[in-house]
Amino acid sequence: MSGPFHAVPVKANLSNEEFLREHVLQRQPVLIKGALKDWNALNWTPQYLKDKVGARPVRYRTEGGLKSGRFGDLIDLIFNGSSDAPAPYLRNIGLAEQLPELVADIRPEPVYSRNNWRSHFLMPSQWPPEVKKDLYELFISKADASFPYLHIDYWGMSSFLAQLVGEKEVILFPPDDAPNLYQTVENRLVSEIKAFDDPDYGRYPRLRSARQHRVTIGPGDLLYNPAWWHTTRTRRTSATVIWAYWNRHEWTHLLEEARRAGGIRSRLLPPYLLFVGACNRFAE
Ligand SMILES: O=C(O)CCC(=O)C(=O)O
Repeated sequence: MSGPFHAVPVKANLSNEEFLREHVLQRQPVLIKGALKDWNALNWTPQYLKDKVGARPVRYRTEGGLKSGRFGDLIDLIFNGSSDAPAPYLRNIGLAEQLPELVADIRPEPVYSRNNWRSHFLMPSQWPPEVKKDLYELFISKADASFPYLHIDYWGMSSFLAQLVGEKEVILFPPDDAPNLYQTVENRLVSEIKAFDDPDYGRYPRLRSARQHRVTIGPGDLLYNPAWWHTTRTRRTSATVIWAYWNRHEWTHLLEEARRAGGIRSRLLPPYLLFVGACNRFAE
């Protein structure tokens, strides 16, 4: 990068009103301290996870397709393997479906995410589960592992990242930096650029103009990402739970992305937008 990274605001005792006004409406990320203080998941250890759900088979996403394994064996490879031994990056493990015994550990739902329209009655039934389902996904990764690419989530979704164990650095860019981030031809929500510590400016000169933000999240931190470009580096072996977030303030944005992705027929769009307009008019 040519200059220092931009900081993501860090707030404690954030009111839901300020969260909506300053972050959801302004589409600005925020790291909320203490939002998960009642979660038993902050007590997770490798042994606790093995005792509770070690025998369960799990499926996780990789660049080579879905893989599976016994959860306890995967935990051992990640937490107890030697530092140079390869370990899987466990991505997108749906907790309710695959490790239901852990769901009670991620309660109560933080106030910031309660007004979440993922399960709104206007969500068309044919839309994919990633967009509308009550999906809480677990990510477990070893120190020094990197998420494989910079991206915006499926259909441009906003999300919450709840950090439970270890530390992760999150690299973010605002959505309107897309022209500086070299979107891939196959998927405009994914960037070609892989290296951000020592970027190839010869190949990606416009990256110099992009506003790179960095923030490190640790146990108990809740990061709100308002559909910004993002990727992560695991600094200390880590467990994170991630879920998507929509509400009336983001509805128009969802519809635009859904239409672009072919998930909504255009003749349906005007009534939806009218509805959104009405809701926003009476919103707080
Ligand atoms: O926590 C991580 O490893 C990154 C996950 C991520 O970027 C995503 O699910 O969109």
